[in-house]
Amino acid sequence: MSESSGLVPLPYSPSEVEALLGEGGARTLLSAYRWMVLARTLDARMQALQRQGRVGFYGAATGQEAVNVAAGLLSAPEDWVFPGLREQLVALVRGHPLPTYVHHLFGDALDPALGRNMPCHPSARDVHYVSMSSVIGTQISQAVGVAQAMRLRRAAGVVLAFFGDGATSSNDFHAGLNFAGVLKVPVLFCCTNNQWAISVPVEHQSAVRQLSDKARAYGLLGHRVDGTDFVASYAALSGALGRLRDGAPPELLEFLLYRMTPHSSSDDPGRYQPPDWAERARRHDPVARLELWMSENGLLAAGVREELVSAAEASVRAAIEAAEATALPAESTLTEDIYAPRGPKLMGSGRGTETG
Ligand SMILES: Cc1ncc(C[n+]2csc(CCOP(=O)(O)OP(=O)(O)O)c2C)c(N)n1
Repeated sequence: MSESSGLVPLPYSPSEVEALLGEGGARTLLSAYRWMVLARTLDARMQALQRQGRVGFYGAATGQEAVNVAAGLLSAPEDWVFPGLREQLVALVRGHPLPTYVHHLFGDALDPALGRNMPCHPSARDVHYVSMSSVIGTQISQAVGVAQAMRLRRAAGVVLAFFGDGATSSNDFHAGLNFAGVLKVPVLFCCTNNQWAISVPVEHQSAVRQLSDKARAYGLLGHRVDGTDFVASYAALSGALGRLRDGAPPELLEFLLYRMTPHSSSDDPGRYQPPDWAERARRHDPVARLELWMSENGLLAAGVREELVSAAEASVRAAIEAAEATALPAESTLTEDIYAPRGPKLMGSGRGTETG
């Protein structure tokens, strides 16, 4: 199969996988594969729904599932996640309910943000997942600030800060890594290098050979990892999070990935990607690579894939139906949670909490 499909095989023997994933490695692979199938199904359905005008916007994470699942499985409940554009799956793996996320995508009355944020920009307080800021890179310095606050308060946990290759050119990347290097706060920088910042290829973005090299300028360690290899991504995240929890300085992991879809539903990569890009990306498909390894090593019995695909399709369909049956947020909610209650100082009358 690997030769005819041209898929780059995962380069491990079963005992190497067991050594890299730790005890229960086979269970971890199956759980990861299930999540990846769900993510793939969700991305396909949502991109189609956007084209039908049923959701306003969608940014797929197709090709980035291995890193997201590994981060979701390895992060602890007390950790905080500051996402880039494509880490919604981390929130789901951490326990945020799929129906709630789909309500968010529709911006309906059961969206926790009541439709005020763009679709695909969820916030999930239940799983410590901060709303993505559309302003590229700003989450990096915010994540460092929160990590510093957690350390000052002696709070348990660490912060995972995700960002794309394009964000490594932003002011906040440099400010954030600089502060992290000086303060040595518990933050793990996860650069998801999918080799494109919309239409800008990574070699036009940065002159360094590897984006992980940028860490050295701030006194931090940086490593490049094959982000389409679930085993490598899991092992790298597990090692880095373990070191951070033991009090080691922050690190940067660069996950080399292939963006397998347009940047978002507002993009047409046919105008700028080379003709062989899609095929190169397909050969590194993280879901297919894991599936191939599991099949060849007896971990995916006949019919299991089909069962997982139909289960994923059923749960995505149910979540969409629930969202489409839900009303839009009431107009009266438009200014809720925006203005703080006016206290006596603002009112000057001691009357308390009239809202503005
Ligand atoms: C400060 C700023 N400039 C420009 C944009 C428009 N924009 C949105 S996404 C994006 C590219 C992001 O690329 P990258 O950081 O590599 O992440 P990816 O989308 O590839 O995951 C740009 C330029 C923005 N949102 N914010």
